Amino acid sequence: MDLAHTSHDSRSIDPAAKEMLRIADREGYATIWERYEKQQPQCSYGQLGTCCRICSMGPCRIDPFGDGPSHGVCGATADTIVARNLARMAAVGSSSHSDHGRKVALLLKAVANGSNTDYRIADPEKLVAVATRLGIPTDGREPAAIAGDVATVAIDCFGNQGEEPIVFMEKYMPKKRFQRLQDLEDTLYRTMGAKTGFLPRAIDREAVDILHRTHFGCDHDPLSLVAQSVRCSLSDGWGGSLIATELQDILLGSPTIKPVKANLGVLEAESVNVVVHGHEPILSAKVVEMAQSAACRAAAEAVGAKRVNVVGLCCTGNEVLLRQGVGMAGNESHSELAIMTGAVDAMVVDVQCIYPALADLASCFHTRFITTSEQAKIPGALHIQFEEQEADAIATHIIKTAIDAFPNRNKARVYIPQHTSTAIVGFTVEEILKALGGTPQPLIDLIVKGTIKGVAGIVGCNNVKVQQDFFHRTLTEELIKRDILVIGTGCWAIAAAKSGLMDLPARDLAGPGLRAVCGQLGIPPVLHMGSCVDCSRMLNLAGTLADHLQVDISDLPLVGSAPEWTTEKAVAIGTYFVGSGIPVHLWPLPPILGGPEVTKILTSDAKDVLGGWFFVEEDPVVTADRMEQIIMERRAALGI
Ligand code: XCC
Ligand code: SF4
Repeated sequence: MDLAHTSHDSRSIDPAAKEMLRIADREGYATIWERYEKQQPQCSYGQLGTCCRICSMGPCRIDPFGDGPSHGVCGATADTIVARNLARMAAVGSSSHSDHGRKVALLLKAVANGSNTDYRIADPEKLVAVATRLGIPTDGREPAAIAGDVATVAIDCFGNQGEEPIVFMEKYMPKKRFQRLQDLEDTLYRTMGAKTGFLPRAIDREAVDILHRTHFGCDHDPLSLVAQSVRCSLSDGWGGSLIATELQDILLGSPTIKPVKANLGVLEAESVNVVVHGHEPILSAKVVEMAQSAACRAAAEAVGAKRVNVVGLCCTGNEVLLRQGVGMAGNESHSELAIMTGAVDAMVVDVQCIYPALADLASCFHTRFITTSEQAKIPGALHIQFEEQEADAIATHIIKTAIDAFPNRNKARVYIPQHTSTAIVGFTVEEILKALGGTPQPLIDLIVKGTIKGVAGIVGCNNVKVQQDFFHRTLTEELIKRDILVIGTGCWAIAAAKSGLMDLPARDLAGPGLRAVCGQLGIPPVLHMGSCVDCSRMLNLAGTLADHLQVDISDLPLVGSAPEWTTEKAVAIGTYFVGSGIPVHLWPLPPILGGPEVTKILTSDAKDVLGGWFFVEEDPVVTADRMEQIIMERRAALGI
């Protein structure tokens, strides 16, 4: 157990968090940190991944030190158990992202056929770009007709029953990578007689395949289980998440580069504060939009509030931050702290990454904790079911609920830590290319010259096992110092925004090459590319560079990291990066180390087979060294 956690300063590096944690101690509010301490010592079988409870002859556990049984009741080995558990994590992570994407595809269909009038095609230019990429004719056609066809292709990617790879992947993945994965299937078939596919056939199918093959008495081969985990994860990155990103841009508008504020100081003492938390901007973007309506403004004034102030948390926060310039209250570990300010009138959540503890905590305040999705109900919350076809009315009802709570706010208990940082955000692939003058060539030239050594993509969460934001900030600073451009998403991006690393003066922390580039282009050295589904934007950028140079992604000086990772979605993201040819750093330890064969496949064999692999490292400076080393090796291989 980490005794350091007993002091609040060692729980987070964030100044606002430190202030709030002092209040939590004083008032006796429970937090993730306190509950984590109560969980010590955590189960080492679970940490190593060698616990199986797939059938009712179990649970079985394998002692990795050889002191206990070496097989489960059915004879399963440690590697089988570890690989099955990992595959299930990848399936859940992929499903979460992809199910989000499905809803966006269905909404686009509904908008196209006129059955939903609460949303519209907000970015017809992006619609044409996506359609063109998919090979859908656009000339002289109405946007609604084009949108209908795009939605049909997207929906088919989920439920196609054929053996051919999903269309979005085929059209978006760079040619050399697609070819390599296809060849790999043939090679494995020839050399091992095993039918092992890497190209996803349908998004839903690959997750169901994992559920099937990990049922009692099916696939026990670690290699085949890992291979299917890669295929399923690729169906997320180049399928479900990509569809979510592209279609959200069409329906809600593509993000543009803009300055925003990040940290708890975005809450306003005089306003009705509504925090949107979760992942799906179909809801949160509406809440932001309706908060500006004359009716909501008048209602807020009627209770003596200045205005309705909508702010974000986690990824849905990232979505409205990028598109609507909404202030960012914080990342995952900030969610409880936001409620403790006593200034949140409603926290509105949709799906994913929402602590159930928030309901209890909100009940200590006047805060309305509102769940909106049938897929994420939480005991103690007020449930207002969100329906896309009545989006305007329901979003208005949610805001009115917050306004009604405002008069119950106990002003004596309000404490808003006055910390915010400015962040320049909104670096989509389109915006990056625009800043470069329309082509990736200037970026490639800078990389070839060595002005920028390479690009690191960082993703992921907060994890109570790591001091909040410490790994995110230190690793990012270390990389830019080494002239490595850093891009990323999710709760990492929020950590970077709160730390000031996405503001223009942060270029002074960069090495001389990167600093000069940032000066010329007027950009920060650390680029916010969006929410976790927007990791697809990073894939897309990598693919754009690869296709432009006619190489594979695995040839490029690119490297990934998920420091402070928490969720199964992060497993899927890391795995599709690896499957796309990008080496990925992870911390904390993934639950695989009890399976030596699985560990070897993921940390070593994958390097030759896929060009991407995992490595684990606890120290951010050492991590940066290793990431730089990988970049330099790839540069050398390219002869630059
Ligand atoms: Fe969730 Fe996306 Fe992780 Fe943050 S970073 S804790 S997954 S909100 Ni994706
Ligand atoms: Fe034990 Fe095998 Fe059942 Fe797993 S599947 S719980 S290892 S008997």
